Amino acid sequence: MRWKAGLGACLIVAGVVASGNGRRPAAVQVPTATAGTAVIEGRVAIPPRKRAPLPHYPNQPQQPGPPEPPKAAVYLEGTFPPGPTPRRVALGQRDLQFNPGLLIIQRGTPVDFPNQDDLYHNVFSYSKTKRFDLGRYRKDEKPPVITFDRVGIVRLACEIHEHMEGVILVVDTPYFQKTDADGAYRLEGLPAGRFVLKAWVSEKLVYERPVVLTPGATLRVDFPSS
Ligand SMILES: [Cu+2]
Repeated sequence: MRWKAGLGACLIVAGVVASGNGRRPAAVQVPTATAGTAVIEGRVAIPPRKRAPLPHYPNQPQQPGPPEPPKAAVYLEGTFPPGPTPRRVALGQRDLQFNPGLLIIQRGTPVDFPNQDDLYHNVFSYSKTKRFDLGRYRKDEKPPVITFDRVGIVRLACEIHEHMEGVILVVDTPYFQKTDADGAYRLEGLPAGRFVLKAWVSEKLVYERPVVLTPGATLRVDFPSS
């Protein structure tokens, strides 16, 4: 095992696992956390993604715009004291795309699915993490709010527009962030302790690395490690 010191913090660089096959990482001792001042920042390599050309839908007032560029989601796993109920967030449909196309939320978060287009959408998911079907609705209609109470991946689709793809990543931590299109991220206000930092790129590519956080220190963590 190799140790790399930086700004007073230590980062365990062994044990990086690109999972996707369901294997669990080696057990990491995780003490109960306290609210803190640690920071982790870095970059996740986001592979280019091939997408089918956007279709043209006849007899519609709008045609699809470009989807959100591929991004990753970074989150810190560990044992945290119970926090407040997560606030409601929105995942809209705009220009015939899910907006955003990737949403990361804490378990227990209620999500709105507002239709921001001037045509019908029909959002649904057959995912094991959450199965639902909002039916057809327009901009001026309010579909039910869905609360995601299980951790995992929720693949979103629209029954009317087959090109529409969305993902909700439900995590069991209050510390998470979606990267920008360049893969950059910065998690702030992190507690001190030993945790596992994960970077979700796709269902087939999830990086993880044990990290040790100390108060006021900033860790640099890139995936994959350079
Ligand atoms: Cu649609």
